[in-house]
Amino acid sequence: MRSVTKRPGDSAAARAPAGTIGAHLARCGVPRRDFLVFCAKLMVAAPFGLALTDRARAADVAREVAKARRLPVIWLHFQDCTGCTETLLRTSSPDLAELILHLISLDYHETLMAAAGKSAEAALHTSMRENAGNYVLVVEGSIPRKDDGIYMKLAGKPAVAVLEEVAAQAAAVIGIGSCAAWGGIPSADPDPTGAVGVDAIVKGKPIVNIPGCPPNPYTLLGTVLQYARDGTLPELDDQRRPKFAYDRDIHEHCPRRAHCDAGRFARQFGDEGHRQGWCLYQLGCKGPDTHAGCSTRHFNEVVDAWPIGIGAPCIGCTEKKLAFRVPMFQVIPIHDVTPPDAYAPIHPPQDPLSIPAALVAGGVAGALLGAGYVASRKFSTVRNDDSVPGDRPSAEAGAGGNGSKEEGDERP
Ligand code: FSX
Ligand code: SF4
Ligand code: F3S
Repeated sequence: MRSVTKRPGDSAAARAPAGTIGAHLARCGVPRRDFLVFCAKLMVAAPFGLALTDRARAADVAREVAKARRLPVIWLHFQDCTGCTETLLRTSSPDLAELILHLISLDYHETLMAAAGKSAEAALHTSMRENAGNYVLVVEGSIPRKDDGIYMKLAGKPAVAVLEEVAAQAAAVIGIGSCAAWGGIPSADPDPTGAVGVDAIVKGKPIVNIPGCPPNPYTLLGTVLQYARDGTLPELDDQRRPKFAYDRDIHEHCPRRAHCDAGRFARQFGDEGHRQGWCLYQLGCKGPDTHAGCSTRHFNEVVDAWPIGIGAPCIGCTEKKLAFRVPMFQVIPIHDVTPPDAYAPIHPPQDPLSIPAALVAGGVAGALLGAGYVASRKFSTVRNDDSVPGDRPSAEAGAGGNGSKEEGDERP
């Protein structure tokens, strides 16, 4: 076990009362630096809308978190791939993964606990008894409801009965991942098990949904830590998602947005537009209709570790109406984009193609020749296409110093 590096007067953790996160961190010798790094990341994940991070500095957030009690958490797995657990533990820094397990008291978690069989069941019931009315139940995976729930059993009981039993004593229930939020992958057509989310089964309890396949772990931690500190949950939207993490859509902060607005679309995987990092809308990107923070809060603390960051279109994994219902590469109609219609004029006359028009025209794309001059200029992907007036894709990208090679170009 590592020793604590103490600096006089800077350790809120060391001064924290027994039973709090601070006291636990001090007892376990968790370095303050790791704790501060975590708090800084929490601030990035929840820049506003979460009472905990409504502070100016990571040290202030650390002080608040240290005061919180270490919440007992029971984590149940149903029909899932364990990706939600993986995302919680696959931080880029092992110290951070270890720290996360110090912040909560994870009393029962099938895939992480050493116990199995009867001793695992005993651990579950001991925690339920000792923490009745005080623990948070985290559910990962969907619940099979068809045919009296016979498609999944734990300790001889249908999953739906286990959920009802454990939720009955919980203070609050969190559905982590899209499977637990509404059914996710297991609920995709033909849905043989009748997969549903937590809120279709559990009634009369505060329920928070944190969809995503997988979701961002900091959304879970921020929610749990706020609840641990003062017993409140963050403000939720109409699908019970914390607004601090789901209030904006991917498209609003997408790094490819400038390409979208300029009408530069990748049209095939591996084509020039794709290699140049252009907008993925024509490849089926659901970002304009998907509420999630992925475009600014990447996974595993690795820059660009998120679908669009690695060149894959967003499949809308946080949206019940999109994920595993609308085919991945199917282009969606655009209902709304921000800014709503067009940028304010700066030097009129402007380019006549409005932003929604650019997107919609991109969708039906090249086929809509009637879109005229602008559309034909923007949607041609044939290099040096002389039939296309104006800038060519390679020329447009070249303005930013792209990799296209012209004759005489010695670049590798
Ligand atoms: Fe997997 Fe979780 Fe997707 Fe589902 O995440 S990442 S299938 S949301 O329940 O384990
Ligand atoms: Fe980004 Fe997708 Fe929007 Fe294009 S359509 S800007 S890739 S979110
Ligand atoms: Fe999911 Fe789209 Fe983010 S697919 S992980 S919401 S970029």
